Order: sequence, then structure tokens, then C-alpha cells
Amino acid sequence: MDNVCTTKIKPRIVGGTTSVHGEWPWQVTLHITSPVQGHLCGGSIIGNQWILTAAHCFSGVETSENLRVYGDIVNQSEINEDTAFFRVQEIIIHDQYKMAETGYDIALLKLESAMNYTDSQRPICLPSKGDRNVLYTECWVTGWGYTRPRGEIQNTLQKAKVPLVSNEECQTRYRKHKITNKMICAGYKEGGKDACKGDSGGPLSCKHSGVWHLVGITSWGEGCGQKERPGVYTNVAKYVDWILEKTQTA
Ligand code: 4AZ
Repeated sequence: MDNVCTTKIKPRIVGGTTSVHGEWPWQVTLHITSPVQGHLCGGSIIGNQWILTAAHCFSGVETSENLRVYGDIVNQSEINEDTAFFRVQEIIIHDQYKMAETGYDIALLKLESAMNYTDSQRPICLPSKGDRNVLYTECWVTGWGYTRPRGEIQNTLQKAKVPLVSNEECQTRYRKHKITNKMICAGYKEGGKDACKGDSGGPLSCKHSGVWHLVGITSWGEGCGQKERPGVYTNVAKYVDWILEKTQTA
């Protein structure tokens, strides 16, 4: 093949590239089995029986019996009737959640059985309380979501590096909304790299001092990858106490 080095890589997530096995070992694909089985949302492993995801993923879900959590997956095509999965014992939705755009877009899934951790299926750290003032400079959004607003679920897990945006700037980009300090925004002024439909619930992962932290949960945004329309994420640091309360009593 000619000109291999200049071959354009098809943009994915929106403006992302494909991930390799084990690159995002805390990323799970949450499937719904009814009416037909398919990817519903992303999620992150935060404990051996706990997945953190977005509350809005469950608006059309009748029962947790229709959910399956798959870890250690890069390609959706790896999943068939023989693929191991975790059943969901309980869906815990934040009791102040109404809709993604008004916040509290956070949910915990308690799995029926505990995961065994491996190099390619293991938890991500929550932001530590002492890290309230750290400036995260290496943040990536990942998922199997659309690569354009009217796209389709992708086979291969995608990744895109996105810079965090201050809440003040984010508020100027969303004048009709209230951007609260329980939200965190990320994206380029010119757009191009972003989460989109199907990435929801998945991680905004930031590396600090060599350790990956779950800084955001993909939640909402006006379109995908549009200029001056950053992606809006649930600000996980503001929910650490909620997460600890729910995972230590439920
Ligand atoms: C969605 O529909 C969605 N660009 C998720 C994230 C973003 C937009 C839409 C952010 O689930």
C-alpha cells in the first residue's frame, strides 16, 4: 500500500481513534437485552461489585434483570452468547436526579457477583478529596458511541483527548442552562473531539502523577464536537461522599 504514513485515520467517538485491549481497563459496556441485546451506555469499574455510570441511561429500563455488564471488551463483536457478563443486583440512581441537563446524572450499579481484577479489567481511582485543587491536564473520553450526531454504535472502543474547560467558560457556552459546580466540561473551542450518543455513563479519565482518576461521567452537550459547545460531564469529585455512602451501606 502506498502512502501508508499519510493514510487518514477515520475519526471516532467524535474525532477520536481506536483503543487497544487493556488501554482503559475500567471501561465497561452496559448492555440491555430487551427487546434485542445491544450496547446501552458506558460505565466505569470503581469496586469489585460496583460500576459508576449516568442516571439518564436508565430512563427506558424496566428492570435490572434486562441489564448485562461486560468488562475486558474492546470490540463489541467479541460479545456473543458465550461471553461472560455480570448481572446487576441493584440500580442506585441519585435521588435528586431529574434529567441530564439539570445535573445529578450519576448512578451506581451493584453487581450480583464480584469481579476478579486483571490487567485488562480493574478499577479506576476516584478523585481523592485532597485533590480538589489539582489541575488535570491529560484527560481522555472513551466509548462506543456515535462518531457523528446521527451515527451508530461503534464496534471498537474509541478514545479522544479533551481539555477541561472552566465552569465559567462552560457557562458562557450554555447560556440557557445552569452549569453547576457539580458539572465539569471538556472540549476544544473549535470543537472536533467529543463524546456523543452511546458514550454516556462512560468515563472522563484524567492522569495525574501517573495515576488515572475518574474525573467525569459523560452526561450531555449540545450536539457532538461542535465549536464552542463543550461536552458536559458529572463532576465525580463532588459525589465522592455520595459514592462512599451508597457503596458502604447498600
Ligand atoms: C448523548 O446523547 C450525548 N457531546 C452524550 C454526550 C454528548 C452529547 C450527547 C456530548 O448521550
